[in-house]
Amino acid sequence: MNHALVTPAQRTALGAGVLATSLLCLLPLAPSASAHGTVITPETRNYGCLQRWGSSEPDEAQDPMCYRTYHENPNAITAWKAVYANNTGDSYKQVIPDGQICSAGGQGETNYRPLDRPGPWKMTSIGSNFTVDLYDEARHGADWLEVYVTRQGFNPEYELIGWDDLELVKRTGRYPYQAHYVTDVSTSGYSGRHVVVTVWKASHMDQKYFLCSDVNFS
Ligand SMILES: [Cu+2]
Repeated sequence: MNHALVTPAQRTALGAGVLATSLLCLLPLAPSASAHGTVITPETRNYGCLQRWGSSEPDEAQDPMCYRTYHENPNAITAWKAVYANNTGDSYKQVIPDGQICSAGGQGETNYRPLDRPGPWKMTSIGSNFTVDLYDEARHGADWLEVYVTRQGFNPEYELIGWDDLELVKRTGRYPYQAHYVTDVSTSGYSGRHVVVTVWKASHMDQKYFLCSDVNFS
C-alpha cells in the first residue's frame, strides 16, 4: 500500500480548501471579503465621505456629493474599500468604460456608480509634489500602482472622467504584502481642481482597484 496516495476523502477536502481560498475575495457576504483597501491620502471620494460623516447622513449644503451618494447607495460609502474589478487583464482600459472609472466599471461589491458623478466633491489641497498612501487592509500586495491626474483644462466638476482625460504621472514596481503602499509623485503644470486616479493591481489575483481622489493643486 502506498501511503503517499491521497484518499478520495482527502482529495475532496483539499479541493474544497483550495476552492474556499480562491473564493474568499469573491463572496460578498464572507467576512474576509470586506478586507480590501483604498487610497487614504489623498482620500478617495467615498473614504472622504466616511471620514467626515461616518455612516450617518451627510449635510446637503456642506457636502452635496456625499449627500447624493448616501441617498443613492449608502453602501458606496460604508463599503469604501471594495471598488475593484476582477479579471480585467492587461487591456483593462477597454474593460472599464469611460465615465465609469471611479466605480470600477460598475463592478465591486456594491453599486459605486454615484462615485462617477461629476460635481463639487470635497478636495484635498496638494502641491505639485505629493504622496499617495494606499491602505491595503487585506495585505493583498501590489504588482504595481499607476497614478493618473486629469489633464489641465478638464473640469471634473462638470464632466465624466474618460481614459483620454487622464495623464499617467507614476507607475511603481512591486510591493510586498504590507498595510501601506506609499509612493512620491512629481508633477508640473497642474493648478486648481483635478482628480487623482490610482489603479492598484493587487498581487493575490487579477483584482484591480480604481480609486478617485479629488485634489486642489495649490
Ligand atoms: Cu480584496
